[in-house]
Amino acid sequence: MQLNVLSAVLPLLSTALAKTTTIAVGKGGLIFDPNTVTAAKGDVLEFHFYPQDHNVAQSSFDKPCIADAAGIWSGFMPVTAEQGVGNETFSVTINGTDPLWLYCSQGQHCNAGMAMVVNEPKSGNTLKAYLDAAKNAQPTDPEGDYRGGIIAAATNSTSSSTSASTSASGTASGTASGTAATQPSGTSTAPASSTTTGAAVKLETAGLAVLGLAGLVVGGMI
Ligand SMILES: *[C@@H]1O[C@H](CO)[C@@H](O)[C@H](O)[C@H]1NC(C)=O
Ligand SMILES: *[C@@H]1O[C@H](CO)[C@@H](O)[C@H](O)[C@H]1NC(C)=O
Ligand SMILES: *[C@@H]1O[C@H](CO)[C@@H](O)[C@H](O)[C@H]1NC(C)=O
Ligand SMILES: [Cu+2]
Repeated sequence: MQLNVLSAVLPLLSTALAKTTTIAVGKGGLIFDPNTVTAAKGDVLEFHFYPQDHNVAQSSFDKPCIADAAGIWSGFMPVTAEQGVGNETFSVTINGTDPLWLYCSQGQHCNAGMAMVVNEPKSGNTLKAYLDAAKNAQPTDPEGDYRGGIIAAATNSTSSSTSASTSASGTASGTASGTAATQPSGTSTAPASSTTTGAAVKLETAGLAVLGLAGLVVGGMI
């Protein structure tokens, strides 16, 4: 009985703690905003596209602006000035903590600094080092259709929907019980501050509520 409750709660817990970071592509210049993001396994990057025609492609650190053959690729996302923002988003789930280097393959955008990193190293392979090397690169477009992410309809206004369900199911069993038992109430919200959307913050709040519930359940069992 109690085990059944626990197995019902833990997947919820994992879902609720996944963080969605909204990234503006080409809003107000040849930039990703933010251009450095910290994300954990299961977190989601949700790209929103602005005029006129940008994209998200993946390179290695060593070859800035050069497409990885099997890397993340949104495809080109043309948006008119009249539209203001694209009607489709591209969402990528993060699977680990290795740095992930992303750029826009359009024209000379990458040379101009249109690149970003997920989980930037503190020294050595920094975003600054990447951008410096990118200035003299010869950008390439990835081949083929979009891959490594999901294209979805953009929701209008600030209350964007979250895609927290994407990665939750598989990850709960192994680690969540330890997390629930040891995580004090205050700590899990800390990384959320500047990069998450309002919806994601709400999600984290929901996560805390579920965390408390899970704590009660776990506590009750011992
Ligand atoms: C959002 O709504 C505004 C006003 O209705 C509209 O002008 C704009 O094109 C819409 N944006 C998207 C992405 O649908
Ligand atoms: C994580 O794995 C999923 C499923 O294979 C894939 O679609 C996604 O692109 C991967 N994320 C990264 C950052 O490579
Ligand atoms: C976005 O707009 C394009 C061009 O008008 C259209 O083909 C596409 O179906 C739209 N996508 C969504 C999700 O509405
Ligand atoms: Cu671009």
